Amino acid sequence: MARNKIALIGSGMIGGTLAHMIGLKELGDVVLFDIADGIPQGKGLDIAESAPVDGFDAKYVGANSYEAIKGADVCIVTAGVPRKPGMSRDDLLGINLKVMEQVGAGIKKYAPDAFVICITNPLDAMVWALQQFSGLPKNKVCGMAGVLDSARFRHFLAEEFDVSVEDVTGFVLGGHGDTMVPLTRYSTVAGIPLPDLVKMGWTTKEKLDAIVQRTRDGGAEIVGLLKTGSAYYAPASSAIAMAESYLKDKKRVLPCAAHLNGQYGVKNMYVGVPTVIGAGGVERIIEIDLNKTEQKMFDKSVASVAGLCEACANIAPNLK
Ligand code: A3D
Repeated sequence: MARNKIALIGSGMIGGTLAHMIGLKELGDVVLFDIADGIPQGKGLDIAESAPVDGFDAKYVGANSYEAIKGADVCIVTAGVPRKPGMSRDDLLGINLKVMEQVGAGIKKYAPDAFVICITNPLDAMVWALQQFSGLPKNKVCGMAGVLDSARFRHFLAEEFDVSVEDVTGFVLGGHGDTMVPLTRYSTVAGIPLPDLVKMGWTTKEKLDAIVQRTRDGGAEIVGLLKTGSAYYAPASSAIAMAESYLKDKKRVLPCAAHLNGQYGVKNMYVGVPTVIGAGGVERIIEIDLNKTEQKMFDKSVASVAGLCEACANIAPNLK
């Protein structure tokens, strides 16, 4: 059986990290694509030269032409610009929307059967636009944010409780922005919901609230420290988990920005919800009951995504 072909559209900080991880995990051959000449070629060669040391087999191709992504099984999109300190994700909209138009056309022409994972910000609006620009089925185009947001939540919780990250689950809904909704009652340590852990004296409500807020601000915290760009290790790991679940038909239950058509009362928008990812792409959207407070937070998050989609449609009127 031939190896999978994974196309990385954008070979910057996340793209390069993805390329390295794909090799280390032997998920397939890699095409690094970028508009910058030399960067995808250089990163590809550098990683290929690490393969004899680490003992993996994968072909690396660096390219500046979309033809190179022909027949890709998975496309992971990071093309565009990241945030700098003081910028919100939404400030990137105008520039990155134009990039999505080019990327969508490239995927439509050369990789129409791929599973597409978008990472470019502002995430929920960019994946919504990318699906339309590419014309791919809605269940084959999704956005990575929920795995990262819940990983941040899990990391902070594991630190607070001094337990293994493996035993902490975290549940984050909504758009990838300041309005995201970390759900404490669906987040657990070895199955014990967080509100029970407060009752058991493991932590306090105040500490939990602070962790929720730190999760919401998780991206900005890294931008503030790096000063030159945004997070890339954890975003890359998160997208790899999604790609692996698709390629191996693992049917993992992962939160991602998925196209909603009535679920959670939302129509024709991409918003972060729990999904099942398998060989069929986003195979199922899991609808959970929300209490009044959670629903209110979710609605606020959806409204903020809707505003961004509207801003996109004002720039590119063919989007609807
Ligand atoms: P960076 O290292 O700047 O890489 C972006 C790459 O895109 C650069 O190499 C550019 O040359 C390339 N590029 C720009 N325009 C085009 C184009 N038209 N076609 C092809 N390539 C192009 O950024 P990064 O890798 O750190 O981040 C990439 C994106 O991911 C940014 O939009 C970030 O905001 C976003 N991001 C999202 C998350 C989420 O959780 C959703 C997390 C972190 C970063």
